[in-house]
Amino acid sequence: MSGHGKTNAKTMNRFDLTKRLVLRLTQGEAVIGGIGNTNFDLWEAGRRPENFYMLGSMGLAVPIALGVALAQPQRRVIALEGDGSLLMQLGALGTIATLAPRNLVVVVMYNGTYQITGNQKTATAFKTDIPAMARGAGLAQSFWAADEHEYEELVARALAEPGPWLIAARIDHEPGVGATDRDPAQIRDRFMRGIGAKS
Ligand SMILES: Cc1ncc(C[n+]2csc(CCOP(=O)(O)OP(=O)(O)O)c2C)c(N)n1
Repeated sequence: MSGHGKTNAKTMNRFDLTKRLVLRLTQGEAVIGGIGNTNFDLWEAGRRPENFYMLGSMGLAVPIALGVALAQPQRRVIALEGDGSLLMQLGALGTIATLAPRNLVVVVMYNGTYQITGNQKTATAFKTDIPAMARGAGLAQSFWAADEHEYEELVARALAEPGPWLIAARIDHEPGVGATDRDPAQIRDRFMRGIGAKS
């Protein structure tokens, strides 16, 4: 599966991919949405108590998901992160590889830009390949999804088989669909109750 590099991966749509992922969640999986578009599409794909919507800082969806995965090893934890945001926190890849939580899945929405702030190109628009960097960091199960079919296959495997996993999907430049309520304390409290970390 997935010998494909980024150049021959199909351009897909983030909201469509987010809905496909959420439809597969039946076991109380936690989902951490990154700043901006990944959050907006996760919000619009259906509010779940186990969703956490990161506001404000780029690059924190993956480290937060790592923390949740370590704290609750019986629960699958999925980070949805933009490629620009993941570039800001590359060290997290090495930490994940070192700690190797079997229940962690990172999904990278790859548009080669900081889309939400005006489509400035990121290194990932040029030579930089995040799954290749992730493999170099020690995450052997790091793949490009060639198309929607392969994305679904990879997600199904990542929800069922031991991780950690990283799945990259090349996406178009459609803006995020929803708009997260901007109330950090409420987002935190709902999530903590949703994963049983607070009564
Ligand atoms: C540390 C930090 N630097 C800059 C910003 C401003 N900012 C917010 S979102 C964003 C772009 C995010 O890019 P990416 O994660 O690739 O998602 P996209 O917008 O392409 O969906 C930027 C530059 C920020 N919020 N935090």
